[in-house]
Amino acid sequence: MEYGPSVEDSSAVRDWLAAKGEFGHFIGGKFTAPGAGFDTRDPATGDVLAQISQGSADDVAAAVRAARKAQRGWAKLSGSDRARYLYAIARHIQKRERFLSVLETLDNGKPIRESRDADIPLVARHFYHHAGWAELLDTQFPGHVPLGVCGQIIPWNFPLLMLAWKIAPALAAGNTVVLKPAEYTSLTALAFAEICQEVGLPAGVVNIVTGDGETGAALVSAKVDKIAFTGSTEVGRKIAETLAGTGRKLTLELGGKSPFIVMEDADLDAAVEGVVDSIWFNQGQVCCAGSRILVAENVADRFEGLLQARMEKLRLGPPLDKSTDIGAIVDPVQKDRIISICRAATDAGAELVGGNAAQGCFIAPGYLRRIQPANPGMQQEIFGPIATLSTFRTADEAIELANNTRYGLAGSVWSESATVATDLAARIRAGVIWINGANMFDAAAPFGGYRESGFGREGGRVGMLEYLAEPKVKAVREAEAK
Ligand code: TXE
Repeated sequence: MEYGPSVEDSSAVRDWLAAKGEFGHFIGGKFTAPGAGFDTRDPATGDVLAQISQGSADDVAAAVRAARKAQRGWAKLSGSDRARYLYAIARHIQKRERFLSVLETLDNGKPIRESRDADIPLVARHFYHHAGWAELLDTQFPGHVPLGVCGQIIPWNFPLLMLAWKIAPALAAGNTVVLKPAEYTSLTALAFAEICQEVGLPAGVVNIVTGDGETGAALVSAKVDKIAFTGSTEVGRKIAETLAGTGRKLTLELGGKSPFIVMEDADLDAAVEGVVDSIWFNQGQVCCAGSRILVAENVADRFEGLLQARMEKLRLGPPLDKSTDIGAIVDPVQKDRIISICRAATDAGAELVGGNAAQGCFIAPGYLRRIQPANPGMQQEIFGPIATLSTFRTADEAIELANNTRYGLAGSVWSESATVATDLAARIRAGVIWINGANMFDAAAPFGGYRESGFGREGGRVGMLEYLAEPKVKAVREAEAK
């Protein structure tokens, strides 16, 4: 694949990677010596970017000890002092925006336009927003206390953004953290560790231990006060089983199969752009992607014509090229998973339009049509750039189809009538609903699911409460201390 003239300059990142070569963990404010581990690759080219250490149970325990040691001092700081650190982190992220965008794109395969215009600005915004909560803690949550040490496990689809969603509220509330990034995408978390050093964050407030699911499992079994997990429903279930009866706090943000309902009075051109933002953003590797398009039967042909024409204009290509719309899938394993679900869907009678696999980690955008509600393509999270397209006759039928899922993360409704849209929105069983929009995120808006999409919320005031113990807990602790 040739890189065109509009390719983002990646030399600063490549110099940084060449200078490092291998990475240790970030524990107690310092990087450990690199240990045995694995390669992390650019999924677009297959090139090795760096070596990442595989965290052992001992590494996790050392990180938890460092976090425990730092926690009391961190919680004792005034809210405005903690806020100063969070503001400094946000500012440093803005200053390194280009560097972080390129690093994220190289490690994950997402188009540079998305990491530059969505991921990294949202990361900065998340830290700014939570700096505000640190300042407001005493007045907004009187008597609440931090939980202590939080173990946080994140996925690879929005690596630095998921880190921000986890770390910013935890720190604002006075907790310290041990975070494990996903094995495919550890690099921006390690660059973030450098930012923590640059802003002089007290040692042990943020600890990062890299590794795969075994490292994650070690963190779940460690002496932490909370686990916050974003990832697959299968792993979320295992974590919930491990923590059952331990009294430790848990929040889970898991998979999704979100409905995208287009009513007959919808602005169809806008709805088609909504699909682009919804399922063809980040190669469809988005937990809240509107992956099930449900369209009113009497506008279905017109909508599908517009959809197909738009889909054919999307450019699949090198992620660092600024004109690329669809970049690389994060890893060959995920690519194979997408292909096998699509095959199961077509074996069960669906028809795949587009969606061809190309050499390397690339899959063209596509959608499955003529698909029955029980078809595996309609029920399983594909987590790739492939939507399903089906039709309904009445609003009741739309809702029945929308809620015919084990998930309940998000949903999107397209209609020019506010009454119709809000009525439907209220009947979709999901944590987040967008009207005439999709995949819109804000640090102030709580995000989270129902049913097998997990529980707990991230963002805004409700998200802060997930990192605080209730006042009565404080009273018990004070009584115990006497
Ligand atoms: O997820 P895993 P995978 C869905 C999506 C995707 C599928 C599989 O459908 O195709 O899951 O992806 C860590 N204890 N989502 O296999 O394994 C792991 O190291 C503790 C939706 O990559 O759940 C990584 O850091 N931790 C999702 C994180 O869990 C464990 C985003 C996620 O990896 C662990 C990602 C264990 N036993 C995938 N095993 C979303 N909600 O956005 C693994 N991990």
